[in-house]
Amino acid sequence: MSKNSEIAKIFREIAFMLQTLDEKNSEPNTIFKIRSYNKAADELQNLPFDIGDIYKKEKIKGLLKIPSIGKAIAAKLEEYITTGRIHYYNELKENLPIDINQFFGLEGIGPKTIKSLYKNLGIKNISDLERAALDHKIRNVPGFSIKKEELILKKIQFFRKRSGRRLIGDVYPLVKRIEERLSSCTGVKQAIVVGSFRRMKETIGDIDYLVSIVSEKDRSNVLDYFTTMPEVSEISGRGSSKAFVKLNNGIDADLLVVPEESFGSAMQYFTGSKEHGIALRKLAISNGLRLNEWGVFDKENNRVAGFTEEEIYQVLGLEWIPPEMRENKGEIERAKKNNDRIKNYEKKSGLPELIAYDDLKGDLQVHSNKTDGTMSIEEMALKARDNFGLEYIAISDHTKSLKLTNGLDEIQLLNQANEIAEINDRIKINNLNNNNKNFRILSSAEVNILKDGNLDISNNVLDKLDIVGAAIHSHFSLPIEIQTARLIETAKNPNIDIIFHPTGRIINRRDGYPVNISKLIEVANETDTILEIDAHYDRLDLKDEYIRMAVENNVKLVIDSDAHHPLHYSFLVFGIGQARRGWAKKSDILNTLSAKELIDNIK
Ligand code: DGT
Ligand code: CA
Ligand code: CA
Ligand code: ZN
Repeated sequence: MSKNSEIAKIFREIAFMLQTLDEKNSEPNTIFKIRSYNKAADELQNLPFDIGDIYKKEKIKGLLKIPSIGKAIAAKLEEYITTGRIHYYNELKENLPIDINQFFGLEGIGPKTIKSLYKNLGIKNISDLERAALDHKIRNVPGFSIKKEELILKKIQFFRKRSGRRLIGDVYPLVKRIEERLSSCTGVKQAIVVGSFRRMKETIGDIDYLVSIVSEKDRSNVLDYFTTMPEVSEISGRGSSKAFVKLNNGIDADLLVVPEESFGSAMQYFTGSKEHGIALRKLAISNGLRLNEWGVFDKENNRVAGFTEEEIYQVLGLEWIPPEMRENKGEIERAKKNNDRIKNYEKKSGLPELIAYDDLKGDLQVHSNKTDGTMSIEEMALKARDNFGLEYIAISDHTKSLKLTNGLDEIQLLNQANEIAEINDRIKINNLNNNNKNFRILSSAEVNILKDGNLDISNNVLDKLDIVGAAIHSHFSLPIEIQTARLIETAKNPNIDIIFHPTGRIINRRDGYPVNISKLIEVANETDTILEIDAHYDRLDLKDEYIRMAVENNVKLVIDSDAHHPLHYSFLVFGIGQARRGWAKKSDILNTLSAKELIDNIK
């Protein structure tokens, strides 16, 4: 684990313990502390640089520059960086008879539940909890029920299933950095990261690098170079063309070195997925060819392809298939050239032209420091324009019923819309470098959907905003019919343009609330409601198969970063990857339009 993640985890545990220890859950000072630790943990996890480096350069002053880090937290950071421990954390732990490390991360089973189960049944860890649930003891504790007991068992199973896979966003910068470094290593002709990372999967099991070399004598140099990188903590194995290492953050990385004439075929093979590869080999055989990682060969064992991926697909009679589609879910059939059956459907012939990584013009879920964001509207806007080349953002702050985020009420929303108009004028005038002259901030909100499906902001106010999203943030355990009804009610509201993060899942942590997704898609289509792909890499909600369903049913989508800090705009790449895995075209994603076209295209 990187230092940032180590400290983030400790901070989350501190927040959790404070909640568990706080008898009435009401001490305002404690509530504030809990929030600060959680916010600091979020920030640390998303920081693109190592906290230890910041401290080395600028000491405590450097730490204080990080958003959400105040004096008290900065002191804890300093303590950890210099001594490797946080006294306060150990003290809290000693005061708690429960094994908090274990419970922590069991999403949905909060401090209150744990406290009550400890008091009533002496439950101290997950094994105790599982045993008590299996023995049907929990249902009889005041405040619990059979349903709650079953839910607890389900959460435990989910927790146990959770493997060592990493979220793509947690490894992305590291993976790219090593890829670039390999490309510039002496003797390397081409270097690329393959495997699930190249397919932009939500989670990554291990990292696979592939390299081709200029000449055979470079082979061992390149392997040496890889195994001695500063990120390597352990060499797990090494052969004449392969090396396996463990990186400092605990994830495994492989390197395979191949000659140039096999680079394309090895790339194809090791990009996967396994299922796609197997189907492709079968196709090769039916064409009288043999495909493996070394190339494509004919009956006389002559190499007919291997240098590039394009030629591999070409000799098999296929269009080149983007890595994000390679799951053997119909892409090979669609990629067949001269496919008469498909040619007849004019539009369906060939592969869809997927949205490209540089197609987005705007970002429609952005938070400011008016609620739980960390920067002013103007700062969020200028960074989007100048550092990320966007043409517009929508400020979609939370609304009043989400108290923990200081959600805005009707008057505050209208004031914010006026303020946005002023900021738009001001940044236009001050734009001396003529960056993106038409840059525009849109007024918006992330309206909270209440338990009964009503919204917490009145329609006459929503009507005055440029574009509006709505989302569910509470009552996750209501049954599927009710959750679906809440979303349908929202979609039918003419003032709601977008449903944000439609299923509410958090990858590796919680499943999300149950939704009848085909029903939602049907209603979204009828009501011209847009569904969001939340690009934050722990959500990526909608998941790929739902995106594909939406696309097939002509439902429009948007890809948003859910930024709470300008650095978070860099998450958009994960949303685009997700959209591509769901076969979405540029025309399916409405924030590929200009701001004006977008506004003209919403309900
Ligand atoms: P991961 O690491 O679990 O996130 O997923 P991948 O897809 O990166 O899988 P990995 O690292 O085990 O292997 C990389 C690629 O190598 C995989 O996508 C396809 C190919 N591959 C691995 N094992 C086999 C196999 O037994 N048969 C075939 N056809 N291909 C394989
Ligand atoms: Ca892999
Ligand atoms: Ca591998
Ligand atoms: Zn939200």
